[in-house]
Amino acid sequence: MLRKRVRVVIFLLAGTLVTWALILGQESAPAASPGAAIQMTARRYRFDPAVVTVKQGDRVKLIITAADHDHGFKVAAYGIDQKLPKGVPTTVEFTADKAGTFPFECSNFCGLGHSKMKGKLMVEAASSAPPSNP
Ligand SMILES: [Cu+2]
Repeated sequence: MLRKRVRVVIFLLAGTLVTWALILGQESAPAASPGAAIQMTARRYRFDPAVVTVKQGDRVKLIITAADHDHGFKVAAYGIDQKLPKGVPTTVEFTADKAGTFPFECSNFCGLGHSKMKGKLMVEAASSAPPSNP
């Protein structure tokens, strides 16, 4: 009897904690707007689209499918280096907190044109005053 009641209380407490965690999590990232997922393909020797434009502060979600071979997706400026196994839609998620134009490239050797397999990530500076984060 008592044990059952304790279990219910623990269950309710856990629920409250999860709710708070969700609320706090949302409040800690006010600048990130959800932003739709961007579908990309990678094939010898290009990315499509080769230019990805987002807004500063966006939560960016790229879903990249390597069509013909294992490739990789590397954005050095953002510390991203994701393997793209052939045929598997692979999600790359990050917050575009730095404005500017950043090159991305294939990071998995895929043939003679590998070193030409590049693109650009363009992060447009937030037009309004950015939130005052120290
Ligand atoms: Cu490649």
